[in-house]
Amino acid sequence: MKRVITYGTFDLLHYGHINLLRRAKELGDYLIVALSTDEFNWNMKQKKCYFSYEQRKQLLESIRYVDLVIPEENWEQKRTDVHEYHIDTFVIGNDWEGKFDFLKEEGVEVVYLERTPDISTTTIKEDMKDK
Ligand code: C2G
Repeated sequence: MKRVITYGTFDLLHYGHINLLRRAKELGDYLIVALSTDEFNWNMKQKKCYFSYEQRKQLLESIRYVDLVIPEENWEQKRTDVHEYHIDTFVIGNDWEGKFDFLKEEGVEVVYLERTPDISTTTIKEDMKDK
């Protein structure tokens, strides 16, 4: 049973997120999503989410590729998460290319996947403003 983990905010869920989650699941048998909490988003990523953590969690849990959603509360937890959840592969979009290579020291495969072009939560918000 190959276990995969990814991290993110996943606000205003869109097909770029789904493309990432689908490819992440293809890398193993069980996919865990560490979902950024509202506090982490605001304090550490300066992101104000449209949907709350619970609403974003509910959306993610309805996706066929996702097996478990856990909270992402800080930048440091990845190093312990990979042991606590017996992770084989860490995966994230290549906008983070190289940023999490340290996880290889924990015996984890690190994969950066191509981002889906021309879609982002920010774009959606901006486009909706102009409607
Ligand atoms: N993503 C993608 N294509 C897009 C938009 C997003 O592949 N057009 C991917 C991102 O690369 C990321 C995931 O979807 O892997 C979630 O994106 P965000 O919610 O923007 O996550 P981010 O704020 O990058 O959080 O500790 C890591 C951070 O929590 C990552």
